[in-house]
Parts: sequence; C-alpha cells; structure tokens
Amino acid sequence: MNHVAEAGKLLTNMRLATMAAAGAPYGLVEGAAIAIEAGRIAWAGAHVDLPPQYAGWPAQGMGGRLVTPGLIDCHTHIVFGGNRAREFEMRLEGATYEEIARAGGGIVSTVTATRTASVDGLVADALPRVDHLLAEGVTAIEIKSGYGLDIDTELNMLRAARRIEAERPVRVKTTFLGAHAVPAEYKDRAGAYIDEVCIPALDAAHGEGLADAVDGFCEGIAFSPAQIKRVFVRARELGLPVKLHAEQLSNLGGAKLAAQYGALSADHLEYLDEDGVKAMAAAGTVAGIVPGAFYTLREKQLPPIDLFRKHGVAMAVATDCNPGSSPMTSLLLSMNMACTLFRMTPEEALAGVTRSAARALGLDDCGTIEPSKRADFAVWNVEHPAELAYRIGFNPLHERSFAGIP
Ligand code: DI6
Ligand code: FE
Repeated sequence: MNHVAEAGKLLTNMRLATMAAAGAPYGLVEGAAIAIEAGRIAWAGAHVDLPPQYAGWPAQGMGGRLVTPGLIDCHTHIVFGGNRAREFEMRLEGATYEEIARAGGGIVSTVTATRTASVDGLVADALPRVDHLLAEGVTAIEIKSGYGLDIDTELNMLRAARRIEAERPVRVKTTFLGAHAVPAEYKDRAGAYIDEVCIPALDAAHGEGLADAVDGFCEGIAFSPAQIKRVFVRARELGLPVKLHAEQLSNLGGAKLAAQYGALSADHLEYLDEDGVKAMAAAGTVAGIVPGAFYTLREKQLPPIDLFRKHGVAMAVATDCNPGSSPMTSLLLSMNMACTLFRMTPEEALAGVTRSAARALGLDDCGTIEPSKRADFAVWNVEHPAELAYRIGFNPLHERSFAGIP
C-alpha cells in the first residue's frame, strides 16, 4: 500500500518543528510552508522565503497547526502471542520480574503462546497495537523477533513484521532478536542455544531478507557478553548492523561490547557507568531510552541522562512495546515518562522519537523536516511542541502524512 504522492504540492500556514540538529529549539519556524514532490520534501521554511518555483503549486492550509516529523518508535516487540496479565497480577502479589523469569514465566511464557500462533494470527493480534501507534502520528516502527526461540517461529515473527508493512501505511524495520531468552528446552545450556538455534535462525532470516538488524539481551537472566559477542560476529559477517538490550537490570558491560561492534543503539541502560557512556559516544551509538519498562518494573535506578548529555550521546525514546515489561502502545506516553521519570526535556523527548530514533534505526531519510527527506509528518492540534510530552493519555493528533499521503 505504500503509495507515493507524485504531483508537487504546498502545505502552508503552520508552525513547523523541523527537529533539525542545528538552529532554534525544536527547529521551530513560524508561518512555515513545506513543498512536497514525489513523496519527498522539496523545500521547507518560512513562507516569506518560499522560492518562486514552488509558489504556483496547489496549496493546502494547515490552519496554523504544529507540524513535526512523523514519530518513529525505534524499539518494539509488538509482534507476539497471548498476553501477560496474569504475570502482572503475580508481580502485584510480590513476585519480581526476575523471579518470574527464572520460574519459567516471563518471556518464556510468551514464547509458548507465540509458537502456537500462525503468521496470520500474529499479524491480526499486532495490528490493533500498530494502529494505536499510527493514530499518534507514528510513521516508522522497529519490530523485533525474539519470542520464537526456535528457527521456524523466529522467522514467522519477522514475516509477520514484514506483513504489517504491507498492510498499513508505515515503514517497518525488522530486528532479529534470537538471543532474547533461553527457551525451556535449552535451560542451563545457553551456549548450545546460540550455536544450534540462534545463529542458524539468523542465517535463515538473512537468507530470506527478513532481518534489517540484529539485537540481543545481555543480562544475567538471558545471555552473557561472550555469548552475545558470537551473535555480533555473525551479524558482522552477514553485513547486518547490531544493537543491544544492555545494562537493564545489572552492569555486564553490554553497552561497551555493543559500541565495539559499532551498534546503532544500546537500549535500557539504567545500570550503565561513565566508561560505557564514553564507549557509546566514541562509537556514535544511540542511547535507547525506554521508560515504559522502568515504570512497569518499578525500577529505582535511573539511566545516566546527564552523562549522555555530557558526552554527547544522542538519546532515542521508544515504547519497548512488549507483553511483559512494557505493555504500552503510546509513544506520546513514553515521551511524558522520559521527562517525568528521567528528567529529559520535552525537546529531548521529541528529538528522541524523531531525529535520534531515525539514527537508532540507521535511517537517514526521515526524522527531521529538511529537503530530500521523506514527507512523513504529524500534524497536531497543539500550540507548542512541549505539549506533546506534557499531557498524559491525550492524543492531539490532527492528521498524519506518510510519504506525502494524508
Ligand atoms: N528487556 C525487556 O524489557 C523486554 N525484553 C528485554 O530483553 C521484556 C520482554 C518480556 O518481558 O517479554
Ligand atoms: Fe526490548
């Protein structure tokens, strides 16, 4: 369905937050206009500066609304079977996330539900969640595998992710996350799982063109840095970029390892130290901030936001939508949580779901409103961009433009 508007058109009468890296806060331009051609931005700026060659194009007024880049959710596990409401109850009765995982609940219980689902079923279950994101102005989503943990189901999850891109006007970047958890049949044999399932599944996914990137979960309840390294080595051989769930519950040096492999992002990072931050800065690895998991698990340790600022590490903000630690399908709520829980600024939060999220996905054609980027926008019934992070549970989206198509 990813159709593209061919004829040139002009959008006028808006307040524009370009989110370009340099310039005014939010890249704010009053009385702005955007010229769009063939699904791309031909020109954007103050209407008074509009070059004459665009002046005759058919124009559409935006009623003075705020226009931002389309939002990008750069970390989701939105394809999965079943749900974990029972585990939610158990945690309220006192069990911890790690205890539930070690007792065979947690991620592994979603694996059981995902293995019994068909690709059609996975897509049907995921679409309402995807639609919720799109209704908030999201135009690109990353989707991970990682609830199959056998070759067939890992591939089915990625096939479901590709199907979502065919069924909705949204860009999908897929991520192979075979190293997410050790399945029950490999209990205490994580190394054998990596050799016998994870690497062969990665090869198969790559062979079918199903994987745009490779991720892992480096944690005591999942995989050691040495095991993750083997997955990264194969990813490099296949020419696939890597990223990592790192330092979520403890500090194992995962972010540093990810940085050594030139990771696009390292995500969670609550337990990251300054050394790890420096390694990420040197590698240009984006920090994936996922406050939904912090909130759900009632974590106490905050990610080192000040150190990311100090060392110039870009921060992306994502939902981490998943059935266990972040059953959340609102990127706007993630922005609010990033501000309220982690003290990010509303401008950092908006950059986190636009410019920095694009970087975290290795995309250089979206995330800001600048010439030659895709015409992916969100149009909001708000006056100031800070309102996007400020409200809780309110969706001010007026409309979305995907490659120039409303
Ligand atoms: N960390 C997380 O927060 C999610 N995955 C991960 O590696 C949780 C996934 C789940 O609990 O189902
Ligand atoms: Fe995650």
